[in-house]
Amino acid sequence: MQLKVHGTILSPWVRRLVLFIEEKELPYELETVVPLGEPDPDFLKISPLGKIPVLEFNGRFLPDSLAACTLIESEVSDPALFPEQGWDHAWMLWLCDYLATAFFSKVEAPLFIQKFVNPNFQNTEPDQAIIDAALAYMPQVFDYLESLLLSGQAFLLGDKVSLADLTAGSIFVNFYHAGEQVDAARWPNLSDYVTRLHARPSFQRVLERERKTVGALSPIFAGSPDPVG
Ligand SMILES: N[C@@H](CCC(=O)N[C@@H](CS)C(=O)NCC(=O)O)C(=O)O
Repeated sequence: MQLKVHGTILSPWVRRLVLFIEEKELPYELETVVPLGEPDPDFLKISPLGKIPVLEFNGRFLPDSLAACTLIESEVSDPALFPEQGWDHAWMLWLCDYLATAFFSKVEAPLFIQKFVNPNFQNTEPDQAIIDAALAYMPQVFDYLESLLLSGQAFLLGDKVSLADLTAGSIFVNFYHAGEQVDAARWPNLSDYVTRLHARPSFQRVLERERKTVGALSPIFAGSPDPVG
């Protein structure tokens, strides 16, 4: 099985696909595509929406991370990152949708673009009104995630890591790149959960790759040695 991921690891959706592959311990390549400006017509042929990631799988192209993870899960079931069909499976899909709609779209992406992408790569000042709107929405998302973790479970679906956790943890990486933190006094279970996720070997390997890409531009790596390679 040949896997190539087209995109940049700084996208939460590329990262969750890469994390998924890392958790399965499968070999893969990463082909850098950064979707800034007008999309390349050749890229549109493999990703009609111009979005990343695209999974190249044995010479075919799948332009969506959930579809790509679903395919990989059906090819390599061990370790399982999707629950068996039924309530848990459906609940995981809901959680992935919630994280995309509420956490990514309304909170993390506006903060990441305004506070990380614009100043570092677009030479533009952050728009404070957009930042304020994202921060005003954030507590309801964190309250909801905290409520899901209240029973002391390690992961969103219980004691086993799933795609929902890789999705949440991936979005939190960008949230941290934007210089934000989870207030551990207000959301203690969520704060522990994110720390636990980011300590996983899959996240550590991906974060090391990111350190080499963005180095001290990110508060996550500020103070760490200059990137190499
Ligand atoms: N549902 C898609 C979302 C992918 C997505 O929104 N990617 C963003 C980067 S984080 C993108 O490519 N944006 C470029 C654009 O919309 O033109 C997936 O999970 O693969």
